[in-house]
Order: sequence, then structure tokens, then C-alpha cells
Amino acid sequence: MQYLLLFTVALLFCGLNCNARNGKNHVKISQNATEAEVIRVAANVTPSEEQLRWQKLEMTAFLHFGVNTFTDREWGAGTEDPKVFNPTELDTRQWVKACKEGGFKQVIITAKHHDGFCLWPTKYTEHSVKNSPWKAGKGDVVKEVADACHEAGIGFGVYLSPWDRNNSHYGDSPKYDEIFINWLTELLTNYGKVDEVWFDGACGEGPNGKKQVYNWEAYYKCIRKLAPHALIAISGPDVRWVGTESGYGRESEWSVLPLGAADQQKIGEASQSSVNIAPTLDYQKEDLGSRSKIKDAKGLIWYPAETDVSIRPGWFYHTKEDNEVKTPEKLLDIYFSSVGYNSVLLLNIPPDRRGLLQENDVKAIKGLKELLDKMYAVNYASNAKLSSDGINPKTITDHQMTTFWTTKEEKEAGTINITLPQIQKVDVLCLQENICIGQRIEKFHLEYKEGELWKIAGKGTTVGYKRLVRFAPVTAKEFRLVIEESRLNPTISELGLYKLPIVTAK
Ligand code: FUL
Repeated sequence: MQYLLLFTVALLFCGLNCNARNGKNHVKISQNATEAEVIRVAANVTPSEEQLRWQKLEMTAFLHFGVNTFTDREWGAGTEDPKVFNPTELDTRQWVKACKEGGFKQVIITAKHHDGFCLWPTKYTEHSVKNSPWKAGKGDVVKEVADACHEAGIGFGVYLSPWDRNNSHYGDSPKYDEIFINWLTELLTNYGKVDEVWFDGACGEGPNGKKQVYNWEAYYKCIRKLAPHALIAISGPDVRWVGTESGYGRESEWSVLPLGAADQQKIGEASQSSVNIAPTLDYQKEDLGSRSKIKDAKGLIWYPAETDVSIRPGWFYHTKEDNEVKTPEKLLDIYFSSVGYNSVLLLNIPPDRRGLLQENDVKAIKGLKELLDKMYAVNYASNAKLSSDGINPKTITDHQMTTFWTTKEEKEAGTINITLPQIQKVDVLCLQENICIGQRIEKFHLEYKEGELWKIAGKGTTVGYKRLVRFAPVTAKEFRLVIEESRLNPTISELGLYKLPIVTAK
């Protein structure tokens, strides 16, 4: 209880500034805390500076590339001859240009997939580009991707599969851990800034039939030391797998989650700025952070969702899938169900055997960008008259996350009235909370006025960084956003009313 009181008092003085590394992205809860106290704490858990930067990226690209690209497989056995790796026109600037033009703000390359083949000339295995004919063994794909990202001013991340089907020490725990840390060290020291380290959860048998017991803590420690600003994703403490590879996340997506009981001690002792561990969760559950899920929590953590999906059926390039590239319309639907569900979209666009992003994929991501640009071109609420029973309604269309509408006193519900300059047909609502303060909204709906009647256009539960709601088109001049339930005072930093450029699946 004493801790809780101290924490609450500290919050009052911490202010609303997200820029400082505030250490509020994880908190312990005292054993005898009441449900109301837990909710108060939950409402004030906020992202670290790095998590906030990452969330604002919205769309990031995954590049699965390696020996599988040449052997036409999804999971290489680790026995392939490095000589198969021979892209004829590799051009990482083409990859990065296409991704950037498609609206992607960061790229993650599979530096090593489960086959163990390293895309950089590591000193710690022979299964790498250094033994391939590509550039006579003098090439370094990781360097070329890192340089292209840094030149283009977009984020750069590495996927490094802990599972290794080639390395003879895999399964021989301490020795393999040492090799793995050597790989991490090379990746985090020789390629400039690394923004995300992506650890796959897959853990199978190695060449000797043994499974490795990973020393996660040692891996995290190495990353925190060499790349303190890099986020550790998926099998890591900073970013969580959404629980599906379909591209469709969950509608009620909380970024504040309970810690697993066994993790309490460690989380409390080690902040996310040093070594840390993730909560123990079943990632596939429909809801991970509502009141019933956190009421008995012994601690809470800011642990946002990343939605990974491939633009093709497979993760690696296969010629036979050239005509199965997702259409811009499908990608837009995925965007609504990932970015629009308070998650970051990680879309895989695999380079082909030439070492280029295939034309169909480039066209598809360009098409997605065009659809998004068309939709976001006009926010019909931007010149609206805004009023409310709360504070600062006019800030909700100023494009600034740190200015926001909220309620007076301790009110957990409120209404914003939106009168458009003229009657307008809309079918998308975009909401953003000021997550620098916390994620709070639990239930909302949008109403429009038809004659003298107020009718419901669309509704939802959580908002978080971004929530998009599609609804059957309504033509009206007067709207009102009703926040029905919230953890403490709700906030809205941005609100948009848009018209879809196409009919999407929902
Ligand atoms: C999975 C892997 O097994 C797939 O090959 C792919 O890399 C995907 C992103 O993660 O666990």
C-alpha cells in the first residue's frame, strides 16, 4: 500500500512529458491493493520513449531473405550449401525505397533464419554469405540493408533466429549461448544504429537432435548494453506478438498487461532499461488486459502488440506465389485490423532471387499507400465546431499528440460534440488517446444526428495509440463522440472522420 501511495504521488509530480525516460512502463502492485487502486495504477502505466517511437512508426516492413529464397523452402534444414546463395542484382536501396514510398518507417531483415545461414560475414560460423559466390564471398547483406535504411532515414532492425538447425553447438546450451551473443555483438556493433531486435519464438531441434535452453537474460543484457535504444520484440520484453500471423489483431487491444506471477520479483528489480522479462501470457486470448484480467495482477507492464503478416502466402520468396500477392484492398483491410486496432503492422515483403523486391509486391504496397493517402487526405472533422462537457475539445484536430481533450474532475465518461461546416458522408472514425498519460478508454461510440434523432454510427472498446472504426456510411452534419467508460479521466488527442476510398471487406 505504501508503495502504491508513493507511486500515485510520484505520478502527480511526473507531469505529462513522454520524452523523459520515466520508468513508468512497468510497476509493482502491493498485495492488498483494491480493484480501484489497481485500475488507478493501470491508467498511469505509460510507454518508454523507445516504445513510443516504435508505436508512432505504425507500419514497418519485414524482409525474409536467405538460403530459402534459393532453395524454395520456408524452413531450411541447415544443411544447404552456402553456394546456393547467389542473388544476381541485389539492391537494398530498391528495397528501402519501395518500403519508404509505401509508407513503411522501419525495415527488419532476417539476418539469420532457422537454417542458421548468416547474411553477414560472421566470424562465428561457416554457414554464411562469406562462403557464397555472391560478391565472391566479400558481400554483406546486413551492411547493405543497414546503410540503405540509415541513408533513407528510416529505422533498421534485425531478426535473429535463436533456433539454429545448422550450428553443431545448438542444444549444448552455454556454448551456443556464447555463439549467439557473439552474433548479437557483431550485429549491434558493426552496423550503426539498430532500432529493433526480433527474436522468433520458434524453438526446434538442432543438427544433433537436441533443443537449446536459451539464456534470454544474457541475450537481453547484451542488447541493453550495446543498443540501449533497440526494442526487443516477440521473445522479448518490449514488444509483444499479437498472437496471429494473419494480420488481423484483436479489437480490444490493451497495451497495459498483467505480469505473470513468477516474473514479479525480476520485473520489480530490473527496469526495462536494463535486463527484463516479459509477462507470461497466452497471446492468442481475445482480451489480455481488461479489468477482469488485471484485477489480481501483482504488477503491470506496458507491452504493446505487433501484428506480423506476409504479403504472400509464405514468408520467403517463391516464384509460384507471384500471383498470390495481397491486393492493396486486402492490405488496407489488414491495416484497419492492425494499425487500427492499436498495434504496429509488420508486413513481410520478401526479396526475390535477383535480390530485388518483386514488381507485384512493390505495386501492392504502392497501392496501399495511395489508398491511405486518399483516405487521410480530408479529415471532415478538422474544420468542425467542437464543444464538450470536458476540457480542451479544440485540440483534437491539431495533429499534436501531447495536446488533448479530457474530462473535468474525476469523470470517467464524457461527450465531444462535433458540428461539421456542412453535411458530409463519412464511414471511418479515427481516435487516438494520449498514451503519454496512459491507455484509459474502455468503451465508446459515435453518434450522428438524423432529423431530431441521435443514432449510433459506430462503436468500440479500447482506443490506445490509434483506433479506426469502419461503419456503414452516414450523411450528417452533427456528430458526437461518447466515451462511456474509462480508467480515470479519458483522453482524446486526435479525432478524424474520413471517407473510405474503396469498399473494404468490413
Ligand atoms: C515464424 C517462423 O517460423 C517463420 O518462418 C517466420 O520467420 C515468422 C515471422 O516467424 O515463427
